[in-house]
Amino acid sequence: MRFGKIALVVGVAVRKARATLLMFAVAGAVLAVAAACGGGDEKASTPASTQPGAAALVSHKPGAAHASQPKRLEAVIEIDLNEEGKQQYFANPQGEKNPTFRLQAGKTVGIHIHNEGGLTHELAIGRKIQAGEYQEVLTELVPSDLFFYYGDVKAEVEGAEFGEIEVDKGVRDVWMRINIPAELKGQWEIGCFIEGHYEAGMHASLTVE
Ligand SMILES: [Cu+2]
Repeated sequence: MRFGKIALVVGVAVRKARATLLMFAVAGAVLAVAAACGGGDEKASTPASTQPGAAALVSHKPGAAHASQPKRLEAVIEIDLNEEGKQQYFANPQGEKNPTFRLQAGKTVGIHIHNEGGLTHELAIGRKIQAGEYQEVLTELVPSDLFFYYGDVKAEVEGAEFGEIEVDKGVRDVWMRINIPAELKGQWEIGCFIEGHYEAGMHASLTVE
């Protein structure tokens, strides 16, 4: 049971691809079962550090080397979801709050999402904000692949179209692999729409160039 909670700490909010969400839920459940079973009879022969899930519990600094990441990436950007006092923000590995993030169109880019803060946060990418959400959502227009690593095991969702990713505190190994077509170049925004967070500053510019 010690790894059972891990499956619950990553939530993906999906507005369109409900079948995809179901697939993720199933994959997560399988992982949770595998992790829970993995620590059973063979625990004497398996060092704790190599058990599934062990690495997910180990803190690492934003931008630090990580053993697991999606294959076929041409570029990587790191986004930390965080807060300080009453301010909520996205940060780059240099610690800048709500900087302008940049993505190159036509390249397969990995977005490494990690929550180093003490609260649950969301990451949505869109523009034309109205009534607390984006009217144009980049991740609904462009399918992406999602990866969730738990130590040396992972869950992967291919071709997901989704509204936002919700990430609990302490979750550091969520990745999105996306290739944005040239016609979507321009100004976008990354925002967190958990109640009060956007208003508390949790939005940053994203330039697709
Ligand atoms: Cu937030």
